[in-house]
Amino acid sequence: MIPLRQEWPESLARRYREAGYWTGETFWEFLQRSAETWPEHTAVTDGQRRWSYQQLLQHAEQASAAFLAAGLNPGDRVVVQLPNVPEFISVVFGLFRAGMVPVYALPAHRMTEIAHFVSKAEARGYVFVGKHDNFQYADLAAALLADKTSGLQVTVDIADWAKQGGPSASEDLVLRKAQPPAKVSASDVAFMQISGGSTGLSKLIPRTHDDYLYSVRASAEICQLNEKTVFLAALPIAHNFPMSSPGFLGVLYAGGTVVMASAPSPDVAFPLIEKEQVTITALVPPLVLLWMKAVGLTGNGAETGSGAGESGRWSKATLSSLQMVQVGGAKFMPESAARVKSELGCELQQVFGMAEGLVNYTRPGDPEHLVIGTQGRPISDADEIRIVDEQDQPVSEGEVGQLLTRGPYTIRGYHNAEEANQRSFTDEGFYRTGDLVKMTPEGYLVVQGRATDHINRAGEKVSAEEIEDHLIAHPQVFDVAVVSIPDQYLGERSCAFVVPEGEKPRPVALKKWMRERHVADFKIPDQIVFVDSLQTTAVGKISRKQLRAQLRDKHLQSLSG
Ligand code: OOB
Repeated sequence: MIPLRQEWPESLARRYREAGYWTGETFWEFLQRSAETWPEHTAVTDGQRRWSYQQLLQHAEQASAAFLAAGLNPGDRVVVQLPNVPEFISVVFGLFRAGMVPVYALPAHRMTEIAHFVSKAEARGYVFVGKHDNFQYADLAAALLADKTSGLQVTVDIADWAKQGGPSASEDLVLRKAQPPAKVSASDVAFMQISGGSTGLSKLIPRTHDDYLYSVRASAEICQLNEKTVFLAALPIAHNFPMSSPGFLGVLYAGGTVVMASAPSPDVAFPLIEKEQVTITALVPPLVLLWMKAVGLTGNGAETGSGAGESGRWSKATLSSLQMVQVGGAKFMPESAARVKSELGCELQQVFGMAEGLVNYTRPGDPEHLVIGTQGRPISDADEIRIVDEQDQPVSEGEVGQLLTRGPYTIRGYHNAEEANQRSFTDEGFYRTGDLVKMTPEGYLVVQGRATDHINRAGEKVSAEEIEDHLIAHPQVFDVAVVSIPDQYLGERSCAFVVPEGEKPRPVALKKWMRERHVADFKIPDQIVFVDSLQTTAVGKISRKQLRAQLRDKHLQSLSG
């Protein structure tokens, strides 16, 4: 297969190279360097198994051999759907070594989404773990393979590796292991991530070795990671935030240790924090609230020492190794942000990023008003920020407008998505983030809302249109509009306004309908409201966007009234 490219104009590419942002290093070389520098250090653990950097490198080499032996070829796209396990890292670096291109799916994705990623990416492979969290990924893999139109040819179940004591059991693998790493260029696309999607189905975000590794190195430096860093991967690891902001990749760059948590709940995360003496983690706002609640239950220091009390409550002492909690993915309200330091006993860092590129951080040591009241400033001096009105004209200083950005690690286009690219990028190559922001005099961004219609449900983005498309297919749905409603726990929840066709369906039946269409659980509407018509005013034809806004306002008014 021909390598995928992202096209920066040559003048910008030259500037990024000359400034030392793009170094020409590939992912495989990146891991090799860390393994040479810290061979004996623990690179990754799940609290039970522990791999040193040297061992991680070996596991990745074996994985690479296993993929070749399974019939995958350099250049192939491979959808990777794994939970937070050490093998996630050996799998993706194994793919990088073999010159294959991972396409990162979340564990919550189901057949509909995975089939879409396979088709969009023209993927030949799918890597999964047999069963996890009560879901049989093996069934999904079998169904994908059975569909001859999907183009998928190879599935790899890493649960089989565990049974054989690793993927290197056969002689064939041992032979292939001796193969040198595939020749790839740092300007090639290394992997693809999934966009949250503001319209319709998710788009694929191609990232190059050069651009992504720049963001990883710079993030590790901003967050002051070093060999002593112990990072808890609590959010799904395929997400850009725990992957690279600075995430597990930043930790591997700095020689620290990644601790894989199977879930972010206090019951799972807190014992791991205490056992592994975790120093930093990345969370979405609802989780921080949950963690604060969990330690708050016992009162300050009421329960000293460690572990869960009889009642399953926690004390702040359990988290005493934690130096920094990063919060991002959705707006963290200043009132909550102000409580973090005293309630969790660690510093707060706000992170406002996107899988398409741009990431903003508040910096360690920043004055409190910036840490609490802003979402940080860009990683790089080369990140270009424009805040514009509806006509793409710059707003006055300090005013709210739409955020456009371009820079050394922000994509120039989605994969194979001509139409979306027309909409999402300006002629000058700026990405239209869809976020409404303002800039403080210090140059920090404050997120004020967004211009696009998606629901940011506890950090998971779902397009209103995508949910509507599933619901409208139901025989008892005449029309539907999906909107986001502020939610105390999730930040936002999805609410579907449904105009029934004939007999009103039961809400549970509509939710079941969604489930049977094999989509991620987080896309199932949280709330369903039946209405006679979607039009709330008598004015003529209006856009879906206006319609959703009117429905949301009317609904919120009825709640408060
Ligand atoms: C992160 O990435 P995505 O691709 O899941 O979502 C990006 C969108 C942003 O455009 C914005 O709408 C929202 O998520 N967002 C925030 C935010 N961080 C992200 N909105 C308000 N405040 C924040 N702090 O979510 C992501 C990627 C890398 C690092 C952190 C988050």
